[in-house]
Amino acid sequence: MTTLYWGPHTCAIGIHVLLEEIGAPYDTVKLDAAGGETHKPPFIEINPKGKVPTIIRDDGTVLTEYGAIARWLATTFPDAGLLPDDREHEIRAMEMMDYTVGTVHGQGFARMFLPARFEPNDPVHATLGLGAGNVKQQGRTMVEQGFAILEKQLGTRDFAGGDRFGIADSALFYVERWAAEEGVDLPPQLAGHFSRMKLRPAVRRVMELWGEA
Ligand SMILES: N[C@@H](CCC(=O)N[C@@H](CS)C(=O)NCC(=O)O)C(=O)O
Repeated sequence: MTTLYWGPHTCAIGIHVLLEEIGAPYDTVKLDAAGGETHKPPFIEINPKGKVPTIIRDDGTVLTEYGAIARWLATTFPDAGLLPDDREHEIRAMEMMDYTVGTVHGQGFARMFLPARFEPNDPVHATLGLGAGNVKQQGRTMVEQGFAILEKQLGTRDFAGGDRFGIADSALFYVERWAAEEGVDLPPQLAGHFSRMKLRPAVRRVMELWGEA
């Protein structure tokens, strides 16, 4: 059975949604990611990157990185229809997912949530006022720019790959959720996408499990 390691407020919620959409049995292990538990034993021995989402598969192997996990789930459970049928639609959906995870999350939200990891620590930068506040603001700007790009790419489609939910939508969902928490306005198409996501039974179940229903 697949085991998902997750932590409150993390991007692992998107993978949890995919597991619920698939409907096959799975286990979960909750970690206090914000409190640093992902960097301590026993988890750090499972994933030396110290990050969630992390999954352990039936054969005991560990898989990390959002896009790899999502794609592994989609191809392992093809009946769930988590990849668009049309190849060009699939490629465009992957383009959106990679940008969401790598740039909007990895560059933008990471600066907003963990500014100290991006701050220059030398006194010269400190006296120039280039501290945490600046990094946070820079992150917010990057997130807003990223949403503007995703907004255009989503266009008038209901989901990233067309008219059917897929793995890229799970990634859009977790950054949309962070935007709502952080008071970042979503452009209209993404706001509509977020509303559609919140109506999905799988999303509702996960929100309940995460104590956010
Ligand atoms: N590149 C990773 C990023 C995962 C990531 O940033 N996870 C965050 C939570 S959203 C985490 O575990 N942070 C713990 C830490 O860095 O201390 C992926 O695609 O899965």
